[in-house]
Amino acid sequence: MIELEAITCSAADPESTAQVSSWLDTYGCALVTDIYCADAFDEIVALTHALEAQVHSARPELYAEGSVWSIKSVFETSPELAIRCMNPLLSRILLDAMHTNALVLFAGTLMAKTGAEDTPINWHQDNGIPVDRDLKDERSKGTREGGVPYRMATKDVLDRCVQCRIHIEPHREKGGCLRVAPGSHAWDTMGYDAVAERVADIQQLDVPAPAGSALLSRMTLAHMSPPAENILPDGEQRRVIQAQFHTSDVNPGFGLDWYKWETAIRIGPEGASVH
Ligand SMILES: O=C(O)CCC(=O)C(=O)O
Repeated sequence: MIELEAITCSAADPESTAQVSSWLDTYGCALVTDIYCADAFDEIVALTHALEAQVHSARPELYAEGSVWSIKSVFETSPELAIRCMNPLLSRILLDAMHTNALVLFAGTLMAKTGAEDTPINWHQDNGIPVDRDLKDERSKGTREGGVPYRMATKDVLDRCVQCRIHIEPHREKGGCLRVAPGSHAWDTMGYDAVAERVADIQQLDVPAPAGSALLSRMTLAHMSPPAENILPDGEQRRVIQAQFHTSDVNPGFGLDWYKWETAIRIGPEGASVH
């Protein structure tokens, strides 16, 4: 059994951030706190609200009451948000954990919950990656976001990817915080039913997290998203910005390339940059 505290570190403490790599290898996840100063985090929150307002007028259906809604490709709409979120402190922790000098962003999603009516998302791994064309074979996941081909990646590719969930509000215990199965990242890729069956036999860990912290995880880490059992405090939502990266040296395989976003975002030791 692993306690959340044992895989939590402060970004300001280099001794504990040095352990993030081994936590990701052993448990598949790590929680990092104290990444942003108050002003910098206020700007991230303001940019998130501005992004939502922009999408809200263009795509009101994303805000259907009673469901977990998500806005995909957020960094295409707001590259500035990527730059603010992936500050040098967080970027270096991610690069060190992945033993690389450069990570390339391949997906950015904003997800929120608003209260007890939220629809849960069952146990699964995140194994979809955007690619340059749809081979229409058994790994194809069709197209999303108005024509972006997605594909179930192989385990060796997913092992060269990492995701980073930046918590915009506090993610509270019984407030719809993510639930993970530590160690499950070592499993090969599998469908929803197989994941649900296997997690029944291992530890399940809720990940309540303060606003401004980030949960780093392996793509194959089994996770689920329970509804917020407790009504969130007045007007509060449970927002998270999820950024997914691959190391610059990995390709999707099968003769494919990564999908070319209009805004190419990489992170290096100095933080995120737009190309
Ligand atoms: O933010 C959440 O709770 C949902 C996350 C999730 O299940 C996913 O992104 O795959």
